Amino acid sequence: MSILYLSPGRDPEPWLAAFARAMPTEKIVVWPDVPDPAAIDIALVWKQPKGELQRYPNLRLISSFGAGVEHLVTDPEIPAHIPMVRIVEDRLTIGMAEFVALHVLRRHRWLDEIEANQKAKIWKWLPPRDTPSTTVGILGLGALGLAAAQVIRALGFKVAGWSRTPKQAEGIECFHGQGQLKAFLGRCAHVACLLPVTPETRGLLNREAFAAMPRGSHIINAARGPIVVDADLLAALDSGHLEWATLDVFHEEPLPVTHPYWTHPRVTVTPHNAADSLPDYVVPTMVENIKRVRSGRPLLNLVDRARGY
Ligand code: NDP
Ligand code: OXD
Repeated sequence: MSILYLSPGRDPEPWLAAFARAMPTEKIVVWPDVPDPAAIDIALVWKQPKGELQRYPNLRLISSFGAGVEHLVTDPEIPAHIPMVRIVEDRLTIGMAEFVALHVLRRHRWLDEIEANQKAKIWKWLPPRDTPSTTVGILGLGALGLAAAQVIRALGFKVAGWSRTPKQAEGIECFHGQGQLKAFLGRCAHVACLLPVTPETRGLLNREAFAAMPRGSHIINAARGPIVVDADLLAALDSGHLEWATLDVFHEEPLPVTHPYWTHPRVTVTPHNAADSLPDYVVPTMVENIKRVRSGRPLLNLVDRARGY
């Protein structure tokens, strides 16, 4: 049997090289050049054309190239009996924690203002913000959210977290469910969104959510673009209610050149690189699940299709 590499637009070479090191005898077929669909038992997938995965009659496992799986759970033509797994991996997790810490500290320490002042040769003291009384909120306390929360806590901030189901985590004030969302948002100077995009979270960061955040607060979205209602975010920034937005993900990627985020004076745009799937780190986790499915052992990091993540 062979493995299918199905990721339109992504260079297969580093992935094939990492697989050759990890599974030297394995045959990998790069989509769309698939001579024998019946020979495929494993598919490694990112943003597949909808319906494509029903063409492989002997498929036993679908592995996302990333942590997010909305490309899989929104494809109704993927046969229901095929398990889907996603990436949970330390380098990716630490990368996301770095991103959240970087941007919280950037705003907390006035870095944007200091850089603008340097360009204008202005020596201006800015009042220090107090770390122990500043709350950073993390939307989503999963693999990435929990790690980001722990790093932020280690820096001395207060940390709050919000999830779908109740949680307990040392040093983190935990909230859950729609009923506790406003109470969570209301105490946060910085909110970092690390939720999956699902029917429940799409449009969650809207006018009401921004109004619940304190005046002068900062929103970071490193999850998925459609969780934010762009018009509501721009209105909250323009009214001065929100001080800043740091955005790594967008409704349309690459972000269209005409989009107002590009030129907004209080928006930082990053190119969906908060935490990347790197072949040398991610391939061993894929290989582990390939071995497991072929030997009938339980899979790691299974996606729950009904839940959507
Ligand atoms: P997990 O599945 O481990 O965690 C998801 C968290 O979100 C869980 O705590 C879950 O709650 C919570 N959640 C889900 N739905 C809701 C809801 N309706 N209300 C409240 N909380 C909810 O995911 P990861 O941490 O691994 O990844 C999160 C997302 O980050 C990915 O789905 C992906 O979109 C994005 N991502 C972005 C990257 C980038 O570079 N920008 C890189 C990697 C990922 P509960 O614990 O109760 O289930
Ligand atoms: C992911 C991503 O989901 O890169 O892993 O966004």
